[in-house]
Amino acid sequence: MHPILKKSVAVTTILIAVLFAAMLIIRSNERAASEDRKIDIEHGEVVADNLNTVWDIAILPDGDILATERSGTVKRIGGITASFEVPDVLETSEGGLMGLALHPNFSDNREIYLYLTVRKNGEIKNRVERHRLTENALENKTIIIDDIPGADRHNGGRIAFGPDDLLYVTTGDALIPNLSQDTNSLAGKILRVNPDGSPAENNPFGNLVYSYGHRNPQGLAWDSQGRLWSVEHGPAAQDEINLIEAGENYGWPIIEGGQRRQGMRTPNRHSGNDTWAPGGLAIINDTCSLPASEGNPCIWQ
Ligand SMILES: [Ca+2]
Repeated sequence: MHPILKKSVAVTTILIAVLFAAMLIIRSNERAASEDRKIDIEHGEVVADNLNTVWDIAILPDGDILATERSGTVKRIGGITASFEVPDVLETSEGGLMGLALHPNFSDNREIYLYLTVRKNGEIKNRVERHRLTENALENKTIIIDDIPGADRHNGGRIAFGPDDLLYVTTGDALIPNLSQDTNSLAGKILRVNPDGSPAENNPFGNLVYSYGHRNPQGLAWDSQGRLWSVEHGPAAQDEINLIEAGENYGWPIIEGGQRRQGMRTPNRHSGNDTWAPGGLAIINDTCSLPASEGNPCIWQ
């Protein structure tokens, strides 16, 4: 199989694997669920199946799970079972409804954030929306970041609130690698915004961009020191894990993997000639864990 195609398949496999693993890990047994809605992570059990390419999950304060299906549905799983269609989603081979994040004050405002691919004026774009979650609906839709370049592949799509209560967003190069080096483009970046989508104070370029020179990052996580780490897909191998800092250039498409260049950051770790196809990142006890489709998950300290 062609390496790129192989990789695309691997990414899809990973996303499914992430969900499956999450489901196995997260589910409490039915008896426990009925008595106590808290999730029992000690005893894995499948909580939902027949889902369609789940891309991201979030745990609600009551223990229920929200999950995005890439085709355009937010599923609620647990004490309340519900399905919410998200309008305008365009599913492509690596695009569709992807990232999901809860507002840091979700318990009070019920706000959730979604990253999705759409077709706008005949072009593929990505955007971030904010919705209010009720038991029966997603309400008060607001587009907070619009016109992120998109394509059939390389749409990024991970969103997460940091310890600073700012929203971080990964975007892909939209198959136009040079956009990653343009700090005025939203493609191939990690963005940092306020919860309303405006640029965070002290962003390095005075716009939404926090770091640049990324190819297709899809993992975001913070360690115990509050440092941000990200993983991204290399072109066929050379997947990367990077320590992300404001204004830094992570090299794509000028350097990749372990290559070095003045003014550019070389990853803290890369996969060399292997492929991790890292569709996500978690940090637990300062150990990075990323789902890997080929072999065991790559875990190190
Ligand atoms: Ca790089």
